[in-house]
Amino acid sequence: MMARLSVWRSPVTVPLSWIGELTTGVRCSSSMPIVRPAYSDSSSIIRSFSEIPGLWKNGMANLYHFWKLDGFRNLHHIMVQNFNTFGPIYREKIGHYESVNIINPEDAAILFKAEGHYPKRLKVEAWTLYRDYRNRKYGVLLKNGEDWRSNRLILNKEVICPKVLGNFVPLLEEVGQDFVARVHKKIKQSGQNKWTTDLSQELFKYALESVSSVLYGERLGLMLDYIDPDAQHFIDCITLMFKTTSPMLFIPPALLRKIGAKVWQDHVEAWDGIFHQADHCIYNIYRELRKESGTPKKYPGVLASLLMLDKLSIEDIKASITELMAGGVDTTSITLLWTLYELARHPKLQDELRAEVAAARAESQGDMQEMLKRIPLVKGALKETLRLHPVAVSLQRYIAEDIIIQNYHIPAGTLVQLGLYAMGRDPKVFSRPEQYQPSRWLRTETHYFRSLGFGFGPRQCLGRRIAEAEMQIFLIHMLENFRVEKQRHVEVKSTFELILLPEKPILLTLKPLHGSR
Ligand code: HC9
Repeated sequence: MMARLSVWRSPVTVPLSWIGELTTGVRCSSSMPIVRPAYSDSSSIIRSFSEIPGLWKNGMANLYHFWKLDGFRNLHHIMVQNFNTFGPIYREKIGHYESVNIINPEDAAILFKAEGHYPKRLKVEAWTLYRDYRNRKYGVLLKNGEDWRSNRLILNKEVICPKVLGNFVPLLEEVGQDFVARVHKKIKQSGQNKWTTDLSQELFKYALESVSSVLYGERLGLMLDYIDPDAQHFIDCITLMFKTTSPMLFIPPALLRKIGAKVWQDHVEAWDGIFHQADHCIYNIYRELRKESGTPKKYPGVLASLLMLDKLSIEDIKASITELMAGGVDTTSITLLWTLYELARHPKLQDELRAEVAAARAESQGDMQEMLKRIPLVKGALKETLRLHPVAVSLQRYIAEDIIIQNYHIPAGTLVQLGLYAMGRDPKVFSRPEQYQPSRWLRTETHYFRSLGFGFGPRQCLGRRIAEAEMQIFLIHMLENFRVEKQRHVEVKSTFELILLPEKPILLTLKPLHGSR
């Protein structure tokens, strides 16, 4: 029994070859643990599933309570509170949403070791129901089982494998330069040698331009003054899609659809807008590809590469490309906004990062891919942002085998969630968690199952490498050109709209570093 509890102690960084192959050789496939209380030592008595503390007996009463606490927007705070009340493990049922929640990195290791061959996260029913309703295929985000695995293997090679990252960097660098030029122009227009604004709309456009240029090998032109209204509509639809998803985590969307609820109607409208724009982009590339013959001279983007590879059906490709495009806007832009907010609050740290970037620039003669290898503190800043302001409030898996966590037996098939937001702010996990300290990621202190902003293992975020490169390149360009400041010392909290967002607009001031141009 004890042998099962001693978890695999290798560092969290997964070799990319492993992601590429999805080998599960590192996991020990053990037989079911025997649940037998050990009376010799009271601390090791294995308690049953029904003994896990928490409120899980009356889903409807809990849903009412949750709604009273404005839980639809406060899920992250409620989770922190629950860990305070119940300890490092609790069971919960809200409406029809049942889970076991954990907070410790060591327990996260046990959870992910039990994810099995076909890791499965919470099924977001609103998203699958929309696809069923409109007769559209699931992409790799929503697929499960062998269908997921075979698609994911092919996509890994074109999207997350280090070999293709080199193709993305020049595309992303160009978008970064255009963003900087746009900010310089705005500063000039202001006539005050600075620009004070809520950057979120600009960052949405930066993120969409970036992910589109990687997916389609083409620019949408969102760094210009007049942008395609369809692209703006796409951006608005993503925000609406996320917002309308959260209530449907707790109330079955099929029910809401039957009674004609507004939230379901808005959700359908949002996805319709998203698919309309994605279909349009995909069709353009598809048409161009059929006109051209021979192999292209320059990198043609992820979509064209997948079409030429001819290993996935066109419908499968479309489904996953749409997910990547929709998943790559709010996630990266909000992470960048939080990072700028933290840099504005920490001017000395901002200077340190700027110095690191300047040294990296000098050492690599401006070769961006080389530069990306020389900016550990910038990378630490992004990790630190995702620790305090994670996009996802939790990571979850339906476990493939029985496990024992905190001495409780949890049967196979249970939905187990790691409270990522709560973990990032837990003083038992991170020393002085309230402080923004990118350097904590450089030190030798353990990072074991602590950096999980993009999830873990073969089911982790497929867009991870694109997002990381896009955000690093953005920060490099911003640090080289502007100082970021903020007005007053107001603390901005998060609100839950499926992803975590700033609860109110963040106003930042950008000042040019080197006089006016
Ligand atoms: C939300 O309790 C809270 O880029 C729920 C559990 C849960 C399940 C799935 C998670 C979701 C949470 C947060 C948002 C995630 C989603 C899975 C993918 C999505 C992490 C934690 C990313 C933001 C994707 C979205 C892609 C989509 C728009 C095509």
